[in-house]
Amino acid sequence: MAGGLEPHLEALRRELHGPAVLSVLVALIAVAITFLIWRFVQGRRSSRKAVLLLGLCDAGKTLLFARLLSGRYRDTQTSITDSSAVYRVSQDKSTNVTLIDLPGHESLRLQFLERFKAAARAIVFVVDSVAFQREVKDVAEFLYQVLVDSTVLRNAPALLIACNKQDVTMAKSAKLIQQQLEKELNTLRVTRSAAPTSLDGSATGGPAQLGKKGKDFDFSQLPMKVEFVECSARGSKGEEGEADLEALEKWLVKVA
Ligand SMILES: Nc1nc2c(ncn2[C@@H]2O[C@H](COP(=O)(O)OP(=O)(O)OP(=O)(O)O)[C@@H](O)[C@H]2O)c(=O)[nH]1
Ligand SMILES: [Mg+2]
Repeated sequence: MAGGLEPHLEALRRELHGPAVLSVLVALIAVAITFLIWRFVQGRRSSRKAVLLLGLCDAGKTLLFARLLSGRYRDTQTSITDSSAVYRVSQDKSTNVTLIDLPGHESLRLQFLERFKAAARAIVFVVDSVAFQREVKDVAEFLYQVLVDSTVLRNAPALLIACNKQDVTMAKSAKLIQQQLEKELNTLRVTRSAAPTSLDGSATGGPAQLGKKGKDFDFSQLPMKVEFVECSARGSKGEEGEADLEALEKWLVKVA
């Protein structure tokens, strides 16, 4: 019986040593490893449920937060701590995210970013489009700090720049805001990388490089998907009317 099998086994052994089988095996292993990595990355991504509302003081984060959750207008005061709530992206879908409104005050914003950044599935960076011209340097500075953060770079949460307060005639357009921010961030990365080991950067070996070296900065060079929308948390009809957040809500459906 064993003697009868021997020639077959020998043939099989020879087959297994052949280059064709070997390449099939290698391909199968490669597919399995890719699949495992993909599952791991997906798992990590779906465990991050937070959508952070970031931006300078007075940008409109808290009003936006209230409007998204209840639809209603409310008077706000400058935030000194975080507030969070579950947000259902649409009526018919059970998908939800945790919206987190963070304070924009200069002395608080980095410490709150530090606390919540690892949980961020997506970031809404709210800009006051009316005060933009005056605040452009500060806006770019904060955005820069967010974008060179190693956790943010690693997780690459989707980023939406929400150009708020579009109900005001003097509001700058999303296009202009994007161009000006790209210009400012370009300047910032040059001045930052030229600076000798900075106090904040020295511990981690310096902040990461923003965008591509040797090329003018633009948002497409970042590891995350960046979009710009115009919105108005107040709405064109004021406190009694509805907010204008359609583009923002559409984006939330996409990232949830
Ligand atoms: N005209 C207009 N005013 C807005 C809009 N969104 C917010 N505001 C007003 O801007 C002011 C600041 O809004 P908040 O939502 O408190 O701003 P914030 O970004 O939460 O500010 P901090 O909590 O200090 O970081 C309030 O008086 C809002 O009513 C908008 O779309 N249009
Ligand atoms: Mg607030």
